[in-house]
Amino acid sequence: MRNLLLILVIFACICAAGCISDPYAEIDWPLTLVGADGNEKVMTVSEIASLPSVNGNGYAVSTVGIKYGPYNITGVPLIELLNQVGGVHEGQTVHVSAADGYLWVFSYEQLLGEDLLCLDANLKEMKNPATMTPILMYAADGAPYPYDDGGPLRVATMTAEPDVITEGSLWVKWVDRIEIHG
Ligand SMILES: Nc1nc2c(c(=O)[nH]1)N[C@H]1C(S)=C(S)[C@@H](COP(=O)(O)O)O[C@H]1N2
Ligand SMILES: [Mo]
Repeated sequence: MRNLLLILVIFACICAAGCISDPYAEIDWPLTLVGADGNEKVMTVSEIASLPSVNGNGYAVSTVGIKYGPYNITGVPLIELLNQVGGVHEGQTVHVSAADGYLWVFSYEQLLGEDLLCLDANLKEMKNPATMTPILMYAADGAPYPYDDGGPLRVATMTAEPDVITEGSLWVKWVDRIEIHG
């Protein structure tokens, strides 16, 4: 009897730990990835959060000059994520869209961190561009990215260096579909 109780307690602890360690398990937000061949793969936020992640600086400015950040952001590089549906190659484009109809198209070079605008603290274009990585962000400052800010999944331009400001229009909010074209 005592052993049974002990087993039950241990089991309950394992369950509780499992729930606490995955804050994404409850988020109902399917993301559809579409490969160049048209094949689709649907992923949950929890599955995305279990892929190898990167962490760095996130700081953006909107077209009207409002800055948001700096944040410490976590996510999966878009170029890595798209390996789930066959990968992206030179000459192809990546269409990222959201539930509200917003769409942003990235070139292959941009996914590698090239041809992206970066600004200094005075919003002047930087002469020596920072190291930039477009990611699918699911956490900011160590917590799941909130819906009101464009979560649970938002594109962000992550920079290795701090205090680099990137273009807000690329930071697609509420991402629910990513397609490879070409
Ligand atoms: N889904 C979605 N994402 C979006 C937009 C939008 O209208 N819909 N606007 C973009 C533009 S133009 C900017 S400047 C930023 C604004 O971010 P904010 O709403 O967090 O200030 O989000 C970008 N991402
Ligand atoms: Mo904008």
